[in-house]
Parts: sequence; C-alpha cells; structure tokens
Amino acid sequence: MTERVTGEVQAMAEAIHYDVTDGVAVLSICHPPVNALAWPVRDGLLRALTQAEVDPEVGAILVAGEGSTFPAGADIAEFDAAPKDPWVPELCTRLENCAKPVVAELHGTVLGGGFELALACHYRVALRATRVGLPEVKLGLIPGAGGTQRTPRMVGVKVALDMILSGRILPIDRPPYSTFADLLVAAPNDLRSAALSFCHDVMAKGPRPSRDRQEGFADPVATQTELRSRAEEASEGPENAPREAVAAVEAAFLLPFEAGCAFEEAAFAELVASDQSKALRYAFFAERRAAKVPLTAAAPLPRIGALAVLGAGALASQLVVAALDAGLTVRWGIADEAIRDAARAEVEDSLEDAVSDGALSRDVASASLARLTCGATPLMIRDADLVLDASRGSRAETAPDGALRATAPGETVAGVGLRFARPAHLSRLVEVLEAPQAKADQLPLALALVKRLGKVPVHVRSDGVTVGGKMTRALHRAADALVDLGASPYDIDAVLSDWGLELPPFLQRDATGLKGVGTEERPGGGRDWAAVIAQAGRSGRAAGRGFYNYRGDAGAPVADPLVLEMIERARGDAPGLAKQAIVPLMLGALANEGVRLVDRGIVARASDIDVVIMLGHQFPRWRGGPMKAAELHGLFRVIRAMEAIDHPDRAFWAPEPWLKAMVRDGVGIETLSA
Ligand code: 3H9
Repeated sequence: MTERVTGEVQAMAEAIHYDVTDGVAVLSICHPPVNALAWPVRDGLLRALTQAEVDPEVGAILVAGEGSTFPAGADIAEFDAAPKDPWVPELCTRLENCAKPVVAELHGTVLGGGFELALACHYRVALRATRVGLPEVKLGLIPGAGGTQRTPRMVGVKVALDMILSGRILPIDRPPYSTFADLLVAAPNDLRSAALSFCHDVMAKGPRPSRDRQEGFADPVATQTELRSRAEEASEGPENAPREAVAAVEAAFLLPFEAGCAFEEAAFAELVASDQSKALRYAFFAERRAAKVPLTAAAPLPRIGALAVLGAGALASQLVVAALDAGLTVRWGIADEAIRDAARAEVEDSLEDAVSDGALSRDVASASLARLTCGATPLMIRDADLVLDASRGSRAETAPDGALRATAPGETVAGVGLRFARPAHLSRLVEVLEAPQAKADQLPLALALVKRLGKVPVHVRSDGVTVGGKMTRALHRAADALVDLGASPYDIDAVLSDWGLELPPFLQRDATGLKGVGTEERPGGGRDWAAVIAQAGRSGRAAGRGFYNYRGDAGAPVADPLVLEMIERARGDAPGLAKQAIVPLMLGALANEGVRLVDRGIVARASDIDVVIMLGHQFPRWRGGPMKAAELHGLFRVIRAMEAIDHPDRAFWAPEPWLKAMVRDGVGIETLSA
C-alpha cells in the first residue's frame, strides 16, 4: 500500500516541492530554467532536509530536479554579491552528514554546483542520457562546493583534472564517468520508480559519504606524477583558475577532507573576486543576451527542418557541414554536376576524417550523410524551409526572393545577410546584418537558423558594416597612431601580446596582407603605416616580409631593423610614448569605437560588441572583450590616457561623452545600450 504525505515547508514553497512516498522524502527542486542553486533553492533544500531528517516516517531522502534538469550549477548571477547562507558547500556538507541515506536522481545537464550536490548525496541514480561536468574553469573559477575534493577521491586525479580543466560536459553512461552513478536508467518514464526502489534498497545500508572513498588514490605514485605534470602545464597559461584547480586537487590528495575543502573554499573566494572571473561570467551572460533580439513580429521563431544551401565554395561546404552537425536536412544546390560530385565527396571525406579522429561515431556520420542531398539548384530550393545563398561573388541567379545571404567581407546586402566567422562549421559567431530594405520575415528566419545551428547571433543594423570590421579598423588606426607618437610596432605587439591578444595588430596585418595602394596619410590625421610598409615592397607574411621579416627559420616573425629605420625616416621627431600607455590607449580607442556603434544604433548593446570580438576575433575571453576590458582596466584611467596624448586624429581620440558619463555616474559597460 502506498502511503502518501504531501506538505510544503513555508519558505521553500516555490523552489522545493516536498513529498513523502512510501517512506521516501522526495525533495524536488523547481527553479526554472535550469534549477540553478539560487538562495531560495538552497534555503528550501536545507529546510526540507531538516524536515525529512526528523520525520519518523522517512527512511531515505531523494533529491531531484523538476523540468529539464537536475541543477546545472550555482546561480552565476549571485557571484557578484557576498554569498548568502546557506551557501552551496554548507548545503553539501549537510546532505552528506545526514543520518538517513540521501539519493540524487539525475537527469539533464548536471553541472558545477549541481554535480557537487549530487556527489555530496550518498548515492546517485541517473538517466542514461544525463550529462555531467565541472565547467567552473570556463567562468574563471574552480568547483567550490567540494568538487575538487570528492571527484578525485572517486575517479582519481587524472579524470578529475580532465573534467575540471576542460570544463567539458560528459556522458554519465560512459566509463569512467559511469563511476559516478550507482544505477543507470534507460527510459525517462522509469527514472522515478527506479530511484524510489533504489531508495528502499539503501534504507538498510545507510549513508555512504563520498568523502570517505579512496579508490581514486589507489596508486599514489601515479597520482603524484600526474599532479606534477598538470601543475607545470597549468603554470604556462595566463589564466589563474587552472593553476588553482590543480593545487586544490593536490590538496585533496595530501590533506584531510576538511582541510582540502578549506583550501578549495579560499581559492574559490579569491577567484570569484578576480577580474578574470568577472570577465568570463560577463561573457557567459553577454552571449545569451546577444541572442535575444527583440522582434517587431510577436510570432515565435520559425522552425527550420530542411535548409537549402547554394554555392560550391569553401564557405558553402562549411555551412553544409555545420547544418548537418546541427541535425538539419540539407539540400545543396550546385549548378555544375562535376563540381557537385566533388563537393559532396569533400563533405564525405571530412565526415570520414571526423570518424577516424574519434570526434564522430560512424552512426552519426552515416545519419548526417543520409540527410544530405545534392542537386540542381531549382530542385534543391523547392522543398526547403529556408534558402541560404553562399555562392561566391554575386548573388546566385536562382536564389529566390527573401533568401538569406551568407556574405563575404566587403559585401553589402539588400535584405538580411549572415556573416559567419570562419571557419563557419567551427566558429560560433554569426553577425546578422539587417539592411533597411529587409523584409519583415527575414530577421526571424535568420535568427532561427543561427540558433538552430547552435551558434550565437549578433544583430547588426547595417547593409554591410560589420562590428568585427569596424573594431579591427579602429585597432589598426589606434596602433598606427601609437607609432606616430613614437612607439615601435614591435613594442606595441609585445605589450599587447603579453596583455593577452593572441594576434596583436602588426602581426595581424602581416597575416592578412598589407596594401600598398592609397595614401599613406589617414583622413583624420596621422599615418597608415601598413601603406608605408607595403609601398616599400613588403606586402605581408605571404610575401615573406611586412612589418616583420619571415624569411628566417621556419618562417617565424622577426623584428626588422630596416622597418624601424623606414618608420623613423618617415616619422621624423615624435613625442615618445611610455609602454604603460599602450594598453589603456588601445582599450580607449576600442571602447570609443564601440560607443559609436551603439550610439548609431548599429548594435543594441556594448556587450554585443564584446561577443563579436571574443567569438570571432580571438580576443581573450578572460579579458571579457574590448568594452568590458576597458571597464575592468578602469574607464577613468583609459579616458585620462586618451586625453594625455597629442595626436592629430583628434576626433578619433576624443573620449566619447558616453564613456565620460559612465565614469561620472559610476555605472558599468552593461548599461550602455541603444
Ligand atoms: C558553480 O556551480 C560554482 C560551484 O562550483 C560552487 C559554488 C560555491 N546560473 O544556456 P542556456 C540561465 S558555477 C544562472 O540558454 P541551454 C541562462 O543565463 C556554475 N543562470 O540554455 C539562460 O537564462 P536566460 C557552473 C543560468 O539549454 C537560461 O538559464 N555551471 C545558469 O542552451 C538558459 O540557459 C555552469 O557553468 C547558472 N548556472 O544550456 C553551467 N545556467 O533564459 C552554465 C544557465 O535568462 N550553464 N542559466 O537567458 C550552461 O552551461 C547552460 O546554460 C546549460 C543549458 C548547458 C545548463
């Protein structure tokens, strides 16, 4: 007979549902969309746990998540304030110390603090499709609720560090991650009954805290070797979280559990207050904000099942691969039959390579190919929900009215154009250009497609201007001005590379090629140094010489005294520039340009600019994009640096009023929106 007692503890009414079934207290977390462990959840869970502990009818406790997932982590939005009790580690300790067995019922994406909560429970019953992970490092953090201590105890230092340092989301039904589950359940409909029956089985066994487990440390010599090599690797990068993660896992190996947790807690507290973590948390929300484009039509985004791609070039084939990866049916329109066959063969080869590399299973690759049809364009267009024209050069003649255009650099659009960052199948960024003449249904279609491809759309109101193009030109203009003021291109590149730019401006220009045509004078004042260098017959990396010389060993870039001589001759006397001024000036120039883009309504928010530059232009994510980086550097310092220089391009360097207002009002870059 089933005895059913239902009740709700007052303060947890909304976030936790409490239900006793056959002697098992079920604590269901209800905090959409991802059941993040926000304060109402933590407070409610603790109260529900206390109630279940004292209830004589309850023999075991089941913690579950309602809706799409068990908690996907702590609430990232809460990290800007001091933690409010009960904090996640305390909750985990209370769960683990419970005298009655506590079982976690897992489904969805069990991440970060959610995964740590699950590890603090005594047992775990999981749906096979559950995915787990410790993605804190992507937010500049380490797991802060015992994850660095319990994980290695269960699966060893190597697997734990793989999880913590990569932040990857992993399948719980595959070894070694299956170690985390005591029972795997195939069908969603069977999960609850299996979990309840598991609870009855363990009532007699009692709690089994994972802090007591030691199987992960069974081989101390291998553990020590692994820790040493990971510490070395982590010390090489610019980010702090990986170093702290290795140290915390080492603490798990060397220290008693409580001391290890104290180490973890202190490291987490330091990281959460760091600029790196602030920038990475900002990046997390900025990407999601960018994807929210207010539409004039209230209708939901259209569903796209079949996509026609037109064109036979590299972009078209990358888009075909991206669409297949996303599970779309693809109809590839190429007029010429021979080219069509070769293009299909190329996609087949790339899928085959992915299978050989282990990146794709044979089944998935075969299913992808089965969804691909190649044929004459009119035929391919006929049954498609949407047409994406990626033909090279001008628009495909056969592209129907209203087709979306995958644009190339410099191309203008009359409707909506999608500027995919390259390579389009790997990159996550798409600038969605909306020209004034765009039809009403084109923007929703474009957004639906980009989201369906699993990419981040950034809405840009323009018929050709891209955020990436504008900001890159501003960076080059600023870098040239710094040379005008007396800095050498090599010093500028070295300072910016130390600061975190993977491809600093002069190396970047060499890589794309220098153009010798046009004037050496910039319209606003100052020189275009790329033009000066190119006119001396040095057209960039491909030619072996540009700002740098590439003709030595292995084509590595080498500073060239001839270039410095050339610059000094052309420049004459310069006021000179301290190296410390390079970063604030570069950030000032970029922030100024970003403000102009928002001011002109080209993008809706400053954070959209950061998303473009982080996802599409190799800007270090742990700096948060140029706008956030300027804020973190200190807008006041940045403005002062701009005002301190005397450069003829005054309009470019004059701090935008909006920047000054932000300093005056003490507000952040997030407030900057059109
Ligand atoms: C942590 O746990 C620290 C602990 O070790 C220790 C503490 C002491 N918080 O991505 P989506 C929101 S650190 C707050 O579009 P999907 C998100 O902003 C955390 N909000 O959906 C969005 O809101 P909106 C470790 C969160 O299906 C909505 O949920 N965990 C959080 O494509 C939907 O998100 C992580 O880092 C959160 N933790 O992907 C996991 N998560 O609708 C981060 C999501 O207003 N999350 N939101 O725009 C993810 O990776 C993905 O969101 C997930 C779902 C895979 C879960």
